[in-house]
Amino acid sequence: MTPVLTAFAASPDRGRGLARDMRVRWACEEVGLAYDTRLVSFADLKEPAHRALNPFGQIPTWEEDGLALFESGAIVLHVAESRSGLLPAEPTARARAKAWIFAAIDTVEPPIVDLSIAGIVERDKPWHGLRLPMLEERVRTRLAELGDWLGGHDWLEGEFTAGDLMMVAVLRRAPPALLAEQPIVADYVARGEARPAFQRAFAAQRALFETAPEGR
Ligand code: GTB
Repeated sequence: MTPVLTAFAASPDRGRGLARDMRVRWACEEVGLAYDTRLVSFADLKEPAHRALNPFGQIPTWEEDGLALFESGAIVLHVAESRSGLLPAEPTARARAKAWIFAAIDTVEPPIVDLSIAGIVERDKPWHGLRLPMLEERVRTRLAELGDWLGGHDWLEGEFTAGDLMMVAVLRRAPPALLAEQPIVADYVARGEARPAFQRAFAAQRALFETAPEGR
């Protein structure tokens, strides 16, 4: 069975590849795994049929030969483990690559998402201006720490792995102005985005936006 990935029928990111199906698409492209896409509306997400796949009513989900998965990190890890190309064979390097997947999701993504969400839902609240510097500083700290780790290296652990894929996917949601303060990290993101597999994945989700009917 060709695996099936769910994605937004009309993503609020308007084709910028910021929704979390993008990281799964990218992983599939890196390992040469064909997949089908099932597009869902926000209403579909909260229906029992979708909650049976993801209890939290979110995308992405993944169905493959009787396996149903949710959580983008779990799906990327599954894809990376099922084909070669995204995880080193040597056990220590493989464990390090997996650690970076978790670092991306659990240490770097939360402050970036907090800042992003605050800019949407708290913008008109009286405390927003007071809270914003703290939120930005949390992102700045992580970006600086990543820059220190990367130093002059192209990737987190020598060769490109699923850890880099997840980290770059997460960093793409950071405000461009904060990324620009860390040229090493900005260059790292650009290197990830320049990969042919990223470009194919980006084009696939972008095509949905470009072909969406007006006003959808
Ligand atoms: N931890 C889960 C995972 O990694 O899979 C989080 C999944 C998640 O947040 N999914 C979001 C979703 O389904 C879409 S990606 N939201 C609908 C809901 O909760 O009802 C998050 C996202 C949305 C929009 C943008 N954007 O517009 O830029 C970026 C990221």
